[in-house]
Amino acid sequence: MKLISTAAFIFSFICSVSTSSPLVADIPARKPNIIFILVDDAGIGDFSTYGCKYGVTPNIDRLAAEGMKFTRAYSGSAVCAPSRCVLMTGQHPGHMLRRANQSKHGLLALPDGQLTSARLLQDAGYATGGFGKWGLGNPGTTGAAEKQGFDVFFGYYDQKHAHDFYTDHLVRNGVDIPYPQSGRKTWDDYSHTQITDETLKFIEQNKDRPFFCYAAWTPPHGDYVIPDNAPYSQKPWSEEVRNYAAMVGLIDKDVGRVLQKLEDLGLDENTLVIFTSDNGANEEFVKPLGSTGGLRGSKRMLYEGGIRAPFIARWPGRIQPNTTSDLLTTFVDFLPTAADLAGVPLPPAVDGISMVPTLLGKKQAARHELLYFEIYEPYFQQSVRLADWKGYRLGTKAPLELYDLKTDPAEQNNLAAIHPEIVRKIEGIMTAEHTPSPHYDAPEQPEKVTKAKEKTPKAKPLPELLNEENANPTPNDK
Ligand SMILES: [Ca+2]
Repeated sequence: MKLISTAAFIFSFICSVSTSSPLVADIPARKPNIIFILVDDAGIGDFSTYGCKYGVTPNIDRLAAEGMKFTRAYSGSAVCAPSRCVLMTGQHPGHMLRRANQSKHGLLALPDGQLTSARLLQDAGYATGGFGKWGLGNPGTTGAAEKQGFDVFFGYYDQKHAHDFYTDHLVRNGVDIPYPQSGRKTWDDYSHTQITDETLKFIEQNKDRPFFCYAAWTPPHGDYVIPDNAPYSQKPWSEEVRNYAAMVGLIDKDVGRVLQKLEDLGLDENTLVIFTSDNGANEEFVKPLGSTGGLRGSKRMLYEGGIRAPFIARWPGRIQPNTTSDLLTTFVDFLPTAADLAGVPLPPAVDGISMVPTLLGKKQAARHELLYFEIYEPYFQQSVRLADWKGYRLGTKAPLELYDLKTDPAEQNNLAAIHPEIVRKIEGIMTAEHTPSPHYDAPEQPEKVTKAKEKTPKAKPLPELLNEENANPTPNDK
């Protein structure tokens, strides 16, 4: 993959990608700690601050009450590895290496010399630790986490391994660590227990220097198992659904433990905490729990339900509490934001923008005019968000579906026939942003026209997702 492509240049031109210098005057003398909590496969409808219908997540509510909640945030992609690749490289899915979990050439590991968010922060003097699921290179490959900017990575390197919460081993910096099992499937046997403990230990060990803590926690994905599925044990759902709901509750509890640790260590005001999810909820949880918030589609799809993400940022004393932002953002923005926070120049060949002005309540000059996605599983899809327009297609020469997300957030009314000029514009964007990859074939027409392309029932989006323009934006965020 070319790091600087024509498409990258066009994208940067169209998107007014930030070239401004870091907001040094706005950043405290000591570089702020960054805790990025990335949960796996949780939908925006799983969290009470976004209108969850089946339970409450009080600690994540607290993050929003003490920080800024984003209403138009997107993950990196609609499945795990590509989403994490966007987060780490700052490149969008039409430019980066890992555009599906698998490829024609098997698992693709990040190459030597890849710029990652972790490497950037490590080079800027941060202690860097990752805990949970990596997925961008197995031990021994160039993509292993400890070769991509992490001082320490503990958990799962391989995504399939990450399904196993009662595993007999986890991995630390590429080395297998036995994980003792009592056989009773207790909390001590449950891998997330130790992964959270290691997350907290890393924060404590590095309290006196800037640190980047990447809490890539695996619940509520993987095998849907948990030692105790209270308070949902009596709900009239399948056991998997009860367990999934309880796994969301576990995440919430552990977010609370992180906040308590920061308070105990006196780090609140020097730590940015970001909470988000790597892709939309699995289709299995859409109907019983409303996990995609009533948006169309689910995990693996580039309709909103597959990519719209919860995204909350808390930084006491810096981010105004209880604020909402409708800034269009995806994981592509994390690397430039990290550069800004660390006071280092924005590297070239990055597709994102720094969100720091928005976080600090200042004028956000650099904005995305569009967001681009492509994915190759379960079939090829492209989507573009252009202001309130959403374009979607299943082949590079397939008919474009066009939706107005302002009036139709559930993507029900295809307006392509009455807005041909918008269709042509979005088709041009898709052509420009899609850089061919040797590892994936992008078909001209839909690959599996005989197969139902979507099983997700259509529902009414949650009120929180309907009234974006009525949200409570920060003063300079319009
Ligand atoms: Ca995932």
